[in-house]
Amino acid sequence: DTERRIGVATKTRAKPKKPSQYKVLLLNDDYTPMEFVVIVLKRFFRMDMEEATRVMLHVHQRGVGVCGIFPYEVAETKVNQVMDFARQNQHPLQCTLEKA
Ligand code: NFA
Repeated sequence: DTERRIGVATKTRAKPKKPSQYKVLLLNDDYTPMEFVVIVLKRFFRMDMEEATRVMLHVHQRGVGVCGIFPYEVAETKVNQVMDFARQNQHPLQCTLEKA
């Protein structure tokens, strides 16, 4: 009897998940000029001169630093923008993502 089979509910209501956040990281290297890194931080992360200089020096001294924390799609776009801009200017600057 297929008509009267009792169904079992398997799903409750959809749980809207909070979009997970990602850190955008900048990595140190020996060749990218400090001035260029400051320009990147001002242009793509809306930092003022003081903050951009502080973050650049942190990356220079510690090897890695956080530029900002964003939803995945925004973080991915920032990484691509920084990598494209560095490549266009022939600097080896590296930018990557990490789950926050
Ligand atoms: N280490 C680079 C230099 O001495 C500067 C730099 C800082 C590069 C932060 C990349 C990131 N010219």
